[in-house]
Amino acid sequence: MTSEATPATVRSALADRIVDTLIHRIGKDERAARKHDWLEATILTLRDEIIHKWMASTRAAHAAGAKRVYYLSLEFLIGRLLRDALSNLGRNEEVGEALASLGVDLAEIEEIEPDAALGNGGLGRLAACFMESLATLDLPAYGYGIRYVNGMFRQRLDDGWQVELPETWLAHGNPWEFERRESAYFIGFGGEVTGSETGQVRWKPAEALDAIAYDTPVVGWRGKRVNTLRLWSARAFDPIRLDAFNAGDHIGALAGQARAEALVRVLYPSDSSSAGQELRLRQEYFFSSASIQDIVRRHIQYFKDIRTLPDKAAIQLNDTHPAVSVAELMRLLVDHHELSFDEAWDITRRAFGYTNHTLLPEALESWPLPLFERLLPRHMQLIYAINAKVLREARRTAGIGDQAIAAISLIDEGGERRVRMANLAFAGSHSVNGVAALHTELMKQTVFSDLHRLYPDRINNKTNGITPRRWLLECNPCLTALIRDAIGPDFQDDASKLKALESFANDASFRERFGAVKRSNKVGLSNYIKESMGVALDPDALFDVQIKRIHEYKRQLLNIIETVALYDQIRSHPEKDWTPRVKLLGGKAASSYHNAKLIIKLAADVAKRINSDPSVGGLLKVAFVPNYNVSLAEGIIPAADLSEQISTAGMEASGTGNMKFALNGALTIGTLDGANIEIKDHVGDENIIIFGLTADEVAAKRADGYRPRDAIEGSAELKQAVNAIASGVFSPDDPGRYQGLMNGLYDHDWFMVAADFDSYAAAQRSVDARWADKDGWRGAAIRNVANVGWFSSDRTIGEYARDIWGVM
Ligand code: 26R
Repeated sequence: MTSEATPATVRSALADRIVDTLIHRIGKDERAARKHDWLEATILTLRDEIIHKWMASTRAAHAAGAKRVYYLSLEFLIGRLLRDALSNLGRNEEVGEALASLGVDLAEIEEIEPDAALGNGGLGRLAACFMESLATLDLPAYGYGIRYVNGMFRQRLDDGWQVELPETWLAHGNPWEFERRESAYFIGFGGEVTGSETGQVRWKPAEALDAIAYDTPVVGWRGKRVNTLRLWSARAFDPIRLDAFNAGDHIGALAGQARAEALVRVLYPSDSSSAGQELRLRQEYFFSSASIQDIVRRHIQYFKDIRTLPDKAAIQLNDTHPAVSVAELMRLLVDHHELSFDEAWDITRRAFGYTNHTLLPEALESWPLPLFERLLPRHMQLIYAINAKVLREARRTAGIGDQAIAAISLIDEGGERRVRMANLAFAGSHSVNGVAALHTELMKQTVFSDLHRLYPDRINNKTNGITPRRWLLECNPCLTALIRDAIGPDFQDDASKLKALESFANDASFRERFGAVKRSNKVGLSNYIKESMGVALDPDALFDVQIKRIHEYKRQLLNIIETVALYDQIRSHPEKDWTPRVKLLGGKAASSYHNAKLIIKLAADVAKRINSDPSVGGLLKVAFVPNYNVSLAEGIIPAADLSEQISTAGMEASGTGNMKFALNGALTIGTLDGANIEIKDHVGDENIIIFGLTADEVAAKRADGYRPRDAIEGSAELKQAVNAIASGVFSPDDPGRYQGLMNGLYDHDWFMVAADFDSYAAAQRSVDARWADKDGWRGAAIRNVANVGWFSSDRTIGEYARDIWGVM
């Protein structure tokens, strides 16, 4: 191990415990131990301590008869856990010293912990922030999800092309989790329903498997409370068919286990188009059924009477992926607990809340009716019954006609019949929320307008938030220390107290120190990029960053085209005083999303050309950082000066990266979309750079028949850049590579890249001018940090707890 670590003379009791764990649980001595062994021994030792808090939390909730929160999510993008646990327990120094006395560097072993990447992007990361805030606010809560063997794919760039590789995060085992073999639930698929006429309904599934729980502790700030993230794995009911095996069919005899393993094998790496695979529906039902059975079992065990479920359990659906839970709870109440349909429906609606995370039509889940019926015949019956009830209610409501009825129906009748999961979730919940103010308004006006007319009190807003522990205290220790020096430690317990930093924006010496912290973070990132990509960056340049999933609505293309235009300007006017700029991009494209992959390749091609062109004199550098993930975000965000949040207005439900950047002292260049609007309200117009069409203007332009060709023809700079890309200036090996992509701008440009280009380019030049005024820039950056405490997920969870769950 590292030789720099200075061995202490006396070993602490903690160091002894780590060694003891190493010997007895891993089976190695200090000399044989490798980095991974030290990591595991450290985690196991820490986990032993966490367990006591964990059990105490559970006992206290039980003793109080407390209502529990259940957060159902097909994604949890939690990232690494060691630093998080150490920091929240306040044990960083102590553990660091204990390891140092053993010749082990804590930072080094933290770095080899794999990311738990059981999610795609914003929705999954939000679920992880929420889990941490629930524990921090001392609320008894369980997260429920799937223990994917392969989470988010690892992205490699082969000559600029994305290649997806399986991420084997469990290769070294997972020391955080506890397998609960005793918590197994029967999950059925297919088969038939009998007895509908006689009243005694029975579903006899044709296939079955077991759901097995794996529990991971979630430690809140200052270790106040430890909650459980319960992830389900699948096990064959019949792991081996001995008769078949003995008859020589060695593979076929194991088919049941193979089928079970396939179910939890992969996270669908899609965050745009509805993944229309049968396996995806099976995953949704598998984890919904296991979770609802677990919730009902716990309720009966503690409170005996199923009728009190909504008083003791708040179940939140993270988008529609767990929406089949509504039908599953109905099934358990009606078929197993023998409640009347109406009583079951009342209980169900009071128990569930639903959060919508996107209005993109292609992301609104619906399943072909024949598929749904074949896989879940009893649930299909119940959905018809629910639909009948809802539509009868709608008929009695003034102003709801045939068209509205068709929009409210749980069954989409236009074309091939489909089950609409959003309508099921909406009808089956007492609360339906959006994730930023604009998004919630658009929910009311567009996708859910008829359901909103029917249930006008149901839609509410809960603007997203981020945990300031991971996204400030852990990822930016130098800035944290600086803030503590200035305003004391209170902000660590209450992010709204960051407000006290505001006056330091005018303090020249503080600004100086703030600039030094930012610069040291930029040096750190530059070293990483130099080592991993071979690209040298100037830490004194403006670091302009766009990191997020690659999607046309997020408009990485707008950023890249503007970069090309700037490149052109710098070459044509070398005499001007250009601001040195580094353009960093990163993000994964869904494996089937052709244009998104092409955009990555374009970024790589543009980077190659610009970085090797001596005529820009190092004034502009471009890098597409491969394999963007939570851990990389923790390194990049503290080093950013400018945060790109440039989605077409009306299309980004909220965004959460925008909040992380602002909290770390980057200025936002952005559209009036999602939570950008609320960030602007908090930091003030002077401290954010807003450009482009508003959501209303986008809608009006689309309705009027937008002509992107005219916009391109009308902007010399844009036309020049688009034509350069289209004609192969950046792809001499394949000059036609980007022709289609650029033609798309001329012909359709659904995302209004051309319409917003001039406004964006002008905003970027205003950024250059601001950057020249160092004091002004730093003052604005400090005002961002001071004013975004409101975007803490503690505030968001507090609102859910009070308004939706009734637990605060
Ligand atoms: C149906 C399916 C394949 C699917 C669609 C969409 C699967 C996953 C998604 C992900 C969507 C719902 C998502 O991540 N939305 C993001 O949620 C964030 C947290 O609320 C927002 O900040 C972000 O704006 C939004 O895009």
